[in-house]
This record gives sequence, structure tokens and C-alpha cells, in this order.
Amino acid sequence: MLKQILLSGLAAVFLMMGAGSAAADCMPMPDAFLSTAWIFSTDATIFASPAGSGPLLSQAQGPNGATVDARIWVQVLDPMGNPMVGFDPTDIWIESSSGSVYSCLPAHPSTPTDINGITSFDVALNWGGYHDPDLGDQLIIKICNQYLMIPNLPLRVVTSDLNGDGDVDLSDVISFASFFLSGLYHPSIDYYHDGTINLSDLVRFSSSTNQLCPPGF
Ligand SMILES: [Ca+2]
Ligand SMILES: [Ca+2]
Repeated sequence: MLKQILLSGLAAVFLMMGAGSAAADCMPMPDAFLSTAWIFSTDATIFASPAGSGPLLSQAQGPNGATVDARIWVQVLDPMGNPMVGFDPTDIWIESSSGSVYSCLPAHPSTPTDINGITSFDVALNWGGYHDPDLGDQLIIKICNQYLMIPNLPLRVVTSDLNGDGDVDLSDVISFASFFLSGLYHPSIDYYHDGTINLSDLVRFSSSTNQLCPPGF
């Protein structure tokens, strides 16, 4: 009997520990099929760097270089389809399905969800590598560590850490110079995304040389 009481007590402690690590907002768990995410622009590119010195998602660029709003909107719904209001933004983040990019720090929405369960990411990404939805790379939105079942978001992430090793150093300078001087269009260095490779792209690359991921990466 005593053993049963002890085991029950231990189980309760583990459950409480689990609830603490998963955050109270994840009880009940948001529904990964009903919850959704979207971008209003249809073809956006954002420049990112390990230190996150690129533009905010609301200042992304379309194919011709024009500024487009590529904020990622998320609606968090519970299993009954009801909006989860005031949901903690730290339980929502972005990842990429591609192994060729990394995120130094998880990007979260700016605010808790509103009365409709909606919030948005308007952040500068601490990313390296190269992400291209046209090549099958998918942006993944996670809520409480579960994937949302959403269509591919039309957002390309180009970064100055071309070899994706956590910094922008001589190796990246050599790669950039090789692409830049080739005279060929290479989308991974079209940092000022206007369909051409020129001084504007060099300026953005140069602005992030010697950057590292923030401590903790
Ligand atoms: Ca690098
Ligand atoms: Ca360009």
C-alpha cells in the first residue's frame, strides 16, 4: 500500500514537472491540424545573418526588389476549434525543414495571441545557410513542439553565412567573392533581392562579416 502511495506521489510529481516544462499554455495542447499559419505576400525573400542584423520580416522583398510584408501570421486553436487567447509567444517558433540552414536563436512572435487566437512574427532572423521554398525547403511553424500542418510558406531566407557553420568568416568571403565575380546570377547571394547581383548585395554581405551566433548556440 505504502509502495502504491509513493508511486502515485512520484507520478504526480513527474506530471507537474512535465506541465512546467511544456508551459501552462500547452494545456490543452493546441490542435496542429486546426491551427494554421500564413503569409500575405506570395513571393518574398528576407536577408538574415547569424547576429540577426537583417531586416524585419515586414521589410522583406519581392522578386523585383520592392518591399513586401512577409510577417508570418499564426492562429492558435484548441482541439474544439476555439481561439487560444493570450497564448505565450515563446511556445511558438519557426524552423526549416532543410538541413542546409540553421537558426541560432528560436524566432518567436512579437506578442501573445489576440482575441481571435492570432499573432505574428515580425523579427529579424538569426539564421545561416540557404533556404529556398522552390527547392523544397519548408518553413515549419511549431507550437508547443508540434508541427502545424500547413502548406509551404512562400518565404526564401538568404544568409551571409554561406557555408552554414555559425559565423561569417573568410570561408564565406571566398564563397561570396566567387559567386560575385563570376558574373552569373546566384540567388543565394541576392541579399538585396532584386534579381541582379550588384553593389547592394555586397553592402549587405559586408555589413555582417565577422558575425557569430549569439552565445548559447
Ligand atoms: Ca560561415
Ligand atoms: Ca540584388
